[in-house]
Amino acid sequence: TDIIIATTNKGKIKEFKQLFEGNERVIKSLLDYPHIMDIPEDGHTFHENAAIKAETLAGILNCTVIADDSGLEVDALNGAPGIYSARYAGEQKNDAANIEKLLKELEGTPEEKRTARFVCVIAVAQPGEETIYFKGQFDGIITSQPQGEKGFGYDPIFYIPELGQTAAEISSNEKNARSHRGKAIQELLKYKNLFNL
Ligand code: ITT
Repeated sequence: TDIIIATTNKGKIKEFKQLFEGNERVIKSLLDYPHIMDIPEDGHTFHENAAIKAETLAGILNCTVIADDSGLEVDALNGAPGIYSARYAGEQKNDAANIEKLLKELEGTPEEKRTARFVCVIAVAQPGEETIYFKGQFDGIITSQPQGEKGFGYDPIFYIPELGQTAAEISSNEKNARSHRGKAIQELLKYKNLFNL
């Protein structure tokens, strides 16, 4: 059987495929189920939103489903954009507009106060079972200008001090080895036999 991820985000799908590499199973996403409508994310936490996505799709397909709810918490903005990261600049998801808005909000904020972290909560929902969660975090600094073309979302303004590069300048292997999503999936893989993944 396939591994099903309740997401339409192509950046996430690419990283999930890389992180599950070596696994024989086919990775499917909501892009493979175009007849299923957008799942409303009206929770108040990463955990709630991850559960809504995973449990809704698990209910529709009657099988095990994984979901990822993630976002960027900026300390100088009291944790914003947080769970609202995908639509920070407006109803329509737009990475470039989100970056522009965030840089504007941080204008005049000195480097030492531009600390931030990516957070990823993965929910695994199985019909008739309690949903299980895995979490990962990734610390960095918000740059004053975008740098790099790789990755997705806020990667071009997320500077990793140990590497001296943004998350959009490093290879996907380097990102997966330390990212919020990479850490959450490493945890998940330790327990994969529990939910026959
Ligand atoms: P799905 O709900 O379909 O999975 P989404 O993009 O709406 O897709 P989220 O609600 O979890 O997913 O929002 C996550 C947002 O946080 C994402 O759109 C990016 O803006 C940001 N984000 C999360 N992980 C990121 C990463 O690894 N690099 C850069 N930005 C990231």
